[in-house]
Amino acid sequence: MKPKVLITRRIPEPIIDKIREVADVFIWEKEDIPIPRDLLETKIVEVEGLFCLLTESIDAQLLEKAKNLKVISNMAVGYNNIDIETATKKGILVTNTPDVLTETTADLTFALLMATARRLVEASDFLRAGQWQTWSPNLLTGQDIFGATIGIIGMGRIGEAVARRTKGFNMKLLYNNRNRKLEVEQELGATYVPFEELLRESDFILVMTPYTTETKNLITAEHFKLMKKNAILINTARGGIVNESDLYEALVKGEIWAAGLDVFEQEPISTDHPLLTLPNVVTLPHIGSASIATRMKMADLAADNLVQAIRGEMPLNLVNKQ
Ligand code: 8YV
Repeated sequence: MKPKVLITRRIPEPIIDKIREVADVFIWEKEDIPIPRDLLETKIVEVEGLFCLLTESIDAQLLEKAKNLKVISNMAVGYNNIDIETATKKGILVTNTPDVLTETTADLTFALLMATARRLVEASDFLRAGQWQTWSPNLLTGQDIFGATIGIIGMGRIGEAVARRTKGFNMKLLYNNRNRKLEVEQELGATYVPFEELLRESDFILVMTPYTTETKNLITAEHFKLMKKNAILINTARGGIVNESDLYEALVKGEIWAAGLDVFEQEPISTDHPLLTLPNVVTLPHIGSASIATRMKMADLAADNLVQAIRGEMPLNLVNKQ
């Protein structure tokens, strides 16, 4: 008898076939509806492998029921949806999908930066609403990108890929990270600065750090007060790193100029969320890695990690090596 695997969302058939070679697969077929929690709780009891997304909370309560589980393969680079400590204690391998989404997410980050600085969404809405009467000197004026100072918080793989893009825009590059990255300083001319100095000096502040207990609420009211009045905050990492109500206040008071957000404390964000009332906020539905090719690579890599673990091999992208 083959081991059982649960896949929590529809993924391309050839990728499911890869998993079928080593396991009997149960798949939650809906593409746009997450697997109901009660079904997840029922299925987790019997499976040895779980292929999941960020939408599933793999918490201690669920892991308690996972008597046969050997591997959790998350189709994402982030894994803040999984209780790693409990999984590790129970000897469950956890894997993620790094590298394959780095450039795509950096592209989206830069696109969001540009859209926010040059008010692209507002401008498009303005035109479609028939409000374009004439060319006017102050119509939809934004902030310059070329030559501006950019501060990257979190110089990991994606942070570095964004940093490389700033070179084409002749930007002054500051960064803050747990440890200094000398190769990034040498190759890209990045300057390591303390956190508060980055907030004070940057025209663009990019949140690119993983979401952990240390980075939860990293940016709050006191930090917005340090930023320039023309500063633009971009977050394509995780919503919980920035305090959303403090961000709202800072935008309303004019402490910062605008924000571009791909991620939120609560996803999907509710349509009556106060941030959605502000014209100087560009919001996206967590699409950092959403290119056709990259999503295929992520699913494929997540399947490879799962299959390796089921076969008793060491998966390529093991997160909890301890
Ligand atoms: C994914 C992400 O789009 O990989 C991550 O950590 O946030 C995004 O790439 C999404 O979360 C897929 O589950």
